[in-house]
Amino acid sequence: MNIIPMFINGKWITGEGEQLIDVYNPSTGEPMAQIINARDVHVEEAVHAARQAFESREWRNIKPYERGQLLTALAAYIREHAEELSLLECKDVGKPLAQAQADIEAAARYFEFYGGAADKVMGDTIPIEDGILNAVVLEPVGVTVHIVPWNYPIQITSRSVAAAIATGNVVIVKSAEDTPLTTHAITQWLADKLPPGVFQHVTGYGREVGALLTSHPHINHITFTGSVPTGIAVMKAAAENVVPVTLELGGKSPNIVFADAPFEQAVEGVVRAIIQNAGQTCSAGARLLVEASVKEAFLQQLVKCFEAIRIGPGEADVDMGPLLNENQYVKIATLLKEAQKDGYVITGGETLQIKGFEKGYYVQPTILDGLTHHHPFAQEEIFGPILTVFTFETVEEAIELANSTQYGLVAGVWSENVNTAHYVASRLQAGQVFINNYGAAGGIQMPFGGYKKSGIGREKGLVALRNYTQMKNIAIKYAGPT
Ligand code: TXE
Repeated sequence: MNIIPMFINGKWITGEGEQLIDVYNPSTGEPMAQIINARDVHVEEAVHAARQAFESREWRNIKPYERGQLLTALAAYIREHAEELSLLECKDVGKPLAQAQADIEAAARYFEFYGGAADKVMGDTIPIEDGILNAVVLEPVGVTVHIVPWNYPIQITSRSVAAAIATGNVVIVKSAEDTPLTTHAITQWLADKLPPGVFQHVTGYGREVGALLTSHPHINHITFTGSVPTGIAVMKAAAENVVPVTLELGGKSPNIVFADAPFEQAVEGVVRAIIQNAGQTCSAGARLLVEASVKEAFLQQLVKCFEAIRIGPGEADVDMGPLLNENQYVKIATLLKEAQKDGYVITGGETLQIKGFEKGYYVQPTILDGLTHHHPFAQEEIFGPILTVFTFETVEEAIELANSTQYGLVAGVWSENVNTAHYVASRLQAGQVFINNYGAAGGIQMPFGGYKKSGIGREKGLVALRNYTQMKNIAIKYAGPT
């Protein structure tokens, strides 16, 4: 089977004599590749090489605009190879081809966006007094570690790696156990274009290799996307070395539909927000809060759309692919059984066997109604195509319900009344609010991150460049003619 090598200190580490981990195709449920479970010596070498590279003249002599050119060249490469990269992402995550194609384009946009920004990251001057020039300089932080999850591997790798390289840092990426393929493809392109140690790709179990990397005393920043418990573990490890973290920890995002919502648009938006990537999206619209007077009509349309969703292997370019792996499948299947037993399911609720793909991890898109908002299904991130429904009578009730979980990543508001929409947006505890849309087509340029337990810091947009710079104040005293 195809072994995905790691890239450490400018060398490919192949799997000979190493512990290997199988990587499955979620659409078929069959193993398709293997990764190496890196050992502590690999992590040591990677961090050491990164530190040396960061301090080397070779890396420092590369001008900001040249780093930018490299990133935009990578964007061009990604676009030229969009077809094969989409297929890789589709095989690795199981997502429908069109969604994988959108992810590849988003990855190209990240490299293009931050490539263009590389020579525009500027400091400042502050007036102090005559005879002093006070400069505020932005410097790279150093060795940055990027722990990437499996739901949007190429997008999440690209968004933080591009910002870190643009600002002159060196990068160690640990891809998720299940999804190494597109990160490996980017690594192959970067391999001979950067000094050894500037970009490295390490693989293996998160609780072993991820933990070794994030607790290493010689790293300078961690960017992590994943679950709340692992985010807390990463933050604790970082605290031991006083290392800053950027955490994106998912959500339980609401779509709030008022009686005066643009109906068709809202139905389409609510469906897409929960079935994209089979609900395995941090910003999935997992809770529908609908004004009581239109609940029945809205649900009728919604159920129709859910029942029309085409499910199958990602490569068949259906509307919804399988779940990622057996863990996710068992978790969702158990939850569906419980929801069936308690009478919450109004459509869906079953696991599926697709002919020819019997070992794939398929489930029906499902709507649950009748839960109290304290129910764990309404509070916890499910990470599957399962929408929970609640009603409200007043604007204040809608806001209270929307804010009633530990998360605060994204929210959707659907109303034609500009006063209602803006008022609600101003009261929502969420890092991004979308009015009469959900997601604004990806929004590379928009700051993204969470309130409450959805995380710390912001990614995307120009603001993310600040994650990878540190500020130095230099005060220069000068004397004029005496
Ligand atoms: O997440 P983990 P898992 C949520 C989602 C999902 C649940 C479990 O609800 O059902 O998390 O998924 C690495 N130190 N999200 O188990 O453990 C791991 O190798 C350092 C939300 O996959 O958070 C992987 O690369 N790293 C989400 C990454 O962390 C560690 C995306 C995420 O794994 C580590 C994914 C450790 N101790 C899951 N342990 C989102 N926000 O989009 C694991 N890892």
